Amino acid sequence: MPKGKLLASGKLVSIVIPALNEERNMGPVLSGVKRQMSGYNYELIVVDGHSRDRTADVARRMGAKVMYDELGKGSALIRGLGAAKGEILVSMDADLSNEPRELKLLIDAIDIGYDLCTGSRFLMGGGSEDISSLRVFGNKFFVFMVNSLFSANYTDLCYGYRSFRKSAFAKLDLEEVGFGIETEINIKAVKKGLKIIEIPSTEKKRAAGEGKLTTFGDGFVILKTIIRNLF
Ligand SMILES: Nc1nc2c(ncn2[C@@H]2O[C@H](COP(=O)(O)OP(=O)(O)O)[C@@H](O)[C@H]2O)c(=O)[nH]1
Ligand SMILES: [Mg+2]
Repeated sequence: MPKGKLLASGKLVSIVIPALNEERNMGPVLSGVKRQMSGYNYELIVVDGHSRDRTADVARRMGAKVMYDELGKGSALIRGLGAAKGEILVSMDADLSNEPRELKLLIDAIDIGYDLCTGSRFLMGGGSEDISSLRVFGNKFFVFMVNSLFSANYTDLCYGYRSFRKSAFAKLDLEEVGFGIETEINIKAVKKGLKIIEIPSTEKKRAAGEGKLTTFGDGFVILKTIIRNLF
């Protein structure tokens, strides 16, 4: 039970989790989330990319609504966030990298008036146990590009732990199917004039299984996302 007054009490919060072959992580992720969300009005949505394991069964058994998506992390998020009923939407990973204790801050940020609150591993107080030096370099390069091209002030770009006001999310008109989705959200949020805040976030090492992002393949996807959004 989170300490202190729950600012968002009463409002429905939707937590949307894209998941591909996360059977071993799904139980601990959802129990951590449920522990932190006690006292809130919330729904859990897991968007399963047709996992080969029992990801969907575990999610259902833990009380989540399960949806399916065949394309990628981006399309899974678009589908799940689009179907969510909450006034406040949260996206989070299924690999135990995101700390459920940070949910309260993500929710409060929307409740006090922001449209998009995005976790940053590179703000003071944040960090990552799960990112290689090469990816830190690539991320910094893309942050610099996005900030210069779109007059933005981000410190992180390719990170999926965030919250949205539902009405603001609807304006974004997202289309990235894969790992370009976080970049697309950051760019379109600026272009649409959303009220944005970053908060420090600590990314933990993925628990079980392998990450699906590939440094060069998805680096290229992110670059294409930036270029596509210039026009
Ligand atoms: N539905 C769905 N989820 C995916 C897909 N690819 C990755 N994910 C999920 O997206 C989240 C982030 O993916 P991950 O592989 O950990 O990426 P990384 O942390 O950037 O290396 C995890 O919850 C994955 O299970 C996909 O193709 N479909
Ligand atoms: Mg991960």
